[in-house]
Amino acid sequence: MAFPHKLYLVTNELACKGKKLLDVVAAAVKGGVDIVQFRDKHATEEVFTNTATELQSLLSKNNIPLIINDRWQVAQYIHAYGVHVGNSDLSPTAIRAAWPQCNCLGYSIEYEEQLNNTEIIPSDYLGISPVFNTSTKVDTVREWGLDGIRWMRKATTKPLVAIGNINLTNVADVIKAGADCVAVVSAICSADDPEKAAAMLRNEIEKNSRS
Ligand code: TZP
Ligand code: MG
Repeated sequence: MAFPHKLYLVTNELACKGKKLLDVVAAAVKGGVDIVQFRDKHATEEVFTNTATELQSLLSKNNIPLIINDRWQVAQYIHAYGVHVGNSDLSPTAIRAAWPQCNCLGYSIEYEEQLNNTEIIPSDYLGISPVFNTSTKVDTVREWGLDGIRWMRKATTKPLVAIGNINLTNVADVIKAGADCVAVVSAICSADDPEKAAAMLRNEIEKNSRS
């Protein structure tokens, strides 16, 4: 299964350190981010929907897909490209049934047994979560490491998106281990120059990709 995206920005307003989220996203896209996930675990439904709408407007002008974390009904309402869910959310099977037009449904794999769950079959990509421990998300089950990526590569034909403490120093190894796409929060959101940070990551990914 082909996945056309290589550098995936997952948003976190706090990680932007005072910079405006929309400015960071715009700069990241200029630098080479080719898919964006809006993730905010704490925003009210109203604030979440408003920000998601602003992002959808910015990104659609740039032909960049917007994925919404968890809140699939907001994603459907604002005509986002897709949704990303995990173990504690509505299952991919149920989301597909409720929102057949969803273009891209991502699902996080935190432990091996999740791969055997038939409810994940309708997902379009799998997140390897987290590849390396990260202070951005501490409620994790385990750290997959590069061996975990290699294991997942053999265990599934679905596209793999690696996430968790990925930066310029380890992104080449992550790609060489078999990830199709790399997702980052801090490496771009917390950078002084998010455009340059995205460009450098993208360059490193392109240099080490098979396709
Ligand atoms: N899921 C697994 S790790 C993570 C998420 C959302 C956070 C990744 O953030 P960072 O700053 O790129 O380590
Ligand atoms: Mg979730």
